[in-house]
Amino acid sequence: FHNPNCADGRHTITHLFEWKWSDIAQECERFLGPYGYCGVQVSPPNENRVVTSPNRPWWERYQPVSYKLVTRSGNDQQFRDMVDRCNKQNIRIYVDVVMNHMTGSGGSGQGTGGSQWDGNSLSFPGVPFSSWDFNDASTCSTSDLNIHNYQNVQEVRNCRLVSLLDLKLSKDYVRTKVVEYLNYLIDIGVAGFRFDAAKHMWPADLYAITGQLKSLNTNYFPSGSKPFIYQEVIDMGNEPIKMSEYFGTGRVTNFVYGAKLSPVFRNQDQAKWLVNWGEGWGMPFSNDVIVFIDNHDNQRGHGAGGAVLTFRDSRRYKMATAFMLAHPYGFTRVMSSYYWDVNYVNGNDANDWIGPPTNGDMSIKDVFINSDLSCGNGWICEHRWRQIYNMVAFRNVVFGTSLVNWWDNGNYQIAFSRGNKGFIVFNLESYNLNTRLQTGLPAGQYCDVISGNYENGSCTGSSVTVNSDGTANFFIPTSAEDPMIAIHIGAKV
Ligand code: ARE
Ligand code: CA
Repeated sequence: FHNPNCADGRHTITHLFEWKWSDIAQECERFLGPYGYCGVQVSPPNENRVVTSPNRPWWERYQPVSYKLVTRSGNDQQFRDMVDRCNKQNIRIYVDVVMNHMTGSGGSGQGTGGSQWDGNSLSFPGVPFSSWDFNDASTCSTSDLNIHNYQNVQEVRNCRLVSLLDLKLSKDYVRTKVVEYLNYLIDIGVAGFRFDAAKHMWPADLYAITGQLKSLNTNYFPSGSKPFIYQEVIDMGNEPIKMSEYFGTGRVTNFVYGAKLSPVFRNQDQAKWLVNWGEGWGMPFSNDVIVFIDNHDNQRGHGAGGAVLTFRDSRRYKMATAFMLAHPYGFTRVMSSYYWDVNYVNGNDANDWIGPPTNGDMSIKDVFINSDLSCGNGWICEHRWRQIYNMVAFRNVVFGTSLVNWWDNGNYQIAFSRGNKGFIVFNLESYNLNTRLQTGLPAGQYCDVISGNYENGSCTGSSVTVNSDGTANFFIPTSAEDPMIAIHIGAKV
């Protein structure tokens, strides 16, 4: 379950948060395939509660009503079309799976696919689940059945996360329904899963569930391939539940990564300490994690991970992302957001619920593509920023090489090579960088893929000359639009 199942030479996924299936299908064909991405994390595809107060928040999709594939992103047929078209472009689809719970308690209505649900009687006929299928006072010991104390493992796993009705995954019937859903997705051709709220599920239950998963669809994958699984476990080191409990069923989301890298690129922690970034900072083994700067929760103050960098602080965000993509540690995920107006009230964003850009009838807006490759209609599309997509390509080129030729100025200027294939240098100082550095690269002229693209054998941005001894002169003014330079052997003039 640790292998992402990427097509050859591809090593990064992007989370196209709240995108429609029809837009993702097009994005695979027009951008993700050609620009070297491995795949897409999609928002939960299964039927969810329709929340109208507030009006259609993004988080309604984390309140399942059934496992039918009908949401604001599209229906079953549109989902299948996306998976097929993306796989044909060598782009994989990873599904966000919400199986810890159903809707919040209380209320009733119809889901996005028309199924009835009742959060008072715990009835979800669209699956079907009934009150017997949920944890209750016999398994959860808090008086309101909600989680209050993250130091109590039993409570975290058997009680309700923010009042979400907690499924009894110890029960065979419940497991069977979840396994049916996952195998249904596998048969369609997905490459893997994000397990939402994995901290709130027992590792033994996940072990039993994943043990019943089929191999991937052989129309797209080698026979016997297992789905890639990455589990959402927020482990900042201060709770009894640890990431390591979940390595048996796949990788985990490493929230320490963005939390500790963000302050460095905010000049709050010297960049020179990144010399042993990764396991050296007490993080799990590279092959056990998926890494990212921000995610859909902590970019708006949900979840955890501290004050992470986001698209709103774009200059620093691009640098942190470039560092992530240049560094060998972890399997990398690039966040792709939509815009919303923040409104801080007592330190919290009162608009943290706002859903994706919508039309008048609250359907999700199409993603509009501008001539400069950027997006319109409220979609931020960080994955289409030049400094980011060129570093996705950098990672593909240098993959498998080790980090060598580390250099720092003792403070906020750093540089390193990836084998003899790539080199990157950052200037986070308030003064210019003007230095000769060992790049480890063969002599020649290279495009700086940060300031421009490599197109038809030449550079649209600046270029760097590597001498026969592997050294090159670097000049990065502190006022540079992006105070970093990256070169690699795939962009040699
Ligand atoms: C919404 C409303 C709630 C309401 C509930 C039920 O906001 O007020 O009670 O509905 O009606 C998302 C949103 C939630 C939303 C939920 C369902 O973030 O606000 O609730 O959808 O619509 C913990 C979990 C972690 C979880 C984060 C958010 O451990 O798994 O909280 N992250 C995932 C997803 C979220 C999603 C869910 C889980 C639920 O990524 O997008 O919620 O499916 C410490 C702990 C962390 C803990 C953190 C925050 O740091 O270490 O483990 O994270 O606090 O409590
Ligand atoms: Ca649970």
